[in-house]
Amino acid sequence: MTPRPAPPLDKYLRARRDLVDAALERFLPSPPACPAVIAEAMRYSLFAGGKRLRPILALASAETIAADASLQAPATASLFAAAASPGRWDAPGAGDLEAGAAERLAIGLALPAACAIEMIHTYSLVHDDLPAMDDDTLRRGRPTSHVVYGEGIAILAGDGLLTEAFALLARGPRDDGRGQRVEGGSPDPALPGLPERIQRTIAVIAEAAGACGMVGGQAIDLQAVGTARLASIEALRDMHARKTGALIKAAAVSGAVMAGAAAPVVAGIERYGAAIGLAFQIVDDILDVEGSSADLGKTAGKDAAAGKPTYPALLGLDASRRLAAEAMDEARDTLAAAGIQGSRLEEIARWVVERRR
Ligand code: GRG
Repeated sequence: MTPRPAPPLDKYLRARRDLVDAALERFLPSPPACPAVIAEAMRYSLFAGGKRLRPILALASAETIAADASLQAPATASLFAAAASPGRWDAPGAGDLEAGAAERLAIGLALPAACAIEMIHTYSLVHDDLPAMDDDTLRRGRPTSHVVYGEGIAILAGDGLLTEAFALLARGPRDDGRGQRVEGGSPDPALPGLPERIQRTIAVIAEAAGACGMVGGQAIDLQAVGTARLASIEALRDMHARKTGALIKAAAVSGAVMAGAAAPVVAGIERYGAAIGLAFQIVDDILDVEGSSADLGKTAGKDAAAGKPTYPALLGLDASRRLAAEAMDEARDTLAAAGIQGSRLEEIARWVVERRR
């Protein structure tokens, strides 16, 4: 059979974004199971038009593994061959993805992790915008959660998103036996090693979001505002590797783990994730200088106004752009070294660096 031509990146991103949005809507609790006010506040921030970079990264990583048997752990290869009977594992909407059966299986396996990471990312934005942190009133083009719901509910909406993310991860991808859904029902016994993959994914994501990762990076950031404490590039890099990079890296890794990648491939994807996490942050700093609030959907120029150490502040804009391009090259090289060539992951690295918002 002739392989189907891959759709262009923008079409790919749109299709994955739609799939993630529909899955998030299914995964989030709603009334009467949970009080209407918290259901509404969680949805307000989650469906405010984010790029969905992290969940798309998790899905692209899983699809990359599914597409190439040489990237899979030995037990996985036969699984993709046997279990990917068309339609059986498809998440709702997966039929519109222009993806083969093995890729759709991998998407179904990685979808809960992808959505959990987006929920954790959104919680971090809601809490970051609080008066006690960055004190911002605009996010994803809308008034921030605490402006709309008050600080108490905004804190709880963040807490709810974080906690529900781990409930979702622990439930894992499921098959209800009706050939439609991957979520709900009992784990499929035909998927060897699935409980171990879920457990590992939970650990990867928890470590990235926790005290040594995002929370730790945010703590360093809070202490650094208006001080010269992060005067070196190394210190800045360390802070961002925790605050922003860790979750981006975890997205790429969890997709690979859920799809059953071989250990050296997971290690390569981890290095790739670290490189694009760095590139993402440098570009974020550049956009804070060059972008408008309307384009960015958040208050532009905030870093400089707050006296925050940033890449442009320490290196200047040109050197920052060069550093972002180097990080993108490093991402591509680490993929090649892990035996991954011509995948969506490469295109996503370019998107991260060339994005305008
Ligand atoms: C509150 C524990 C805690 C952590 C907050 C990530 C973070 C830590 C704060 C966000 C502050 C910020 C704007 C950081 C810059 C990088 C970043 C995470 C930008 C927003 O991510 P995008 O561009 O946003 O992927 P969208 O809205 O597209 O999802």
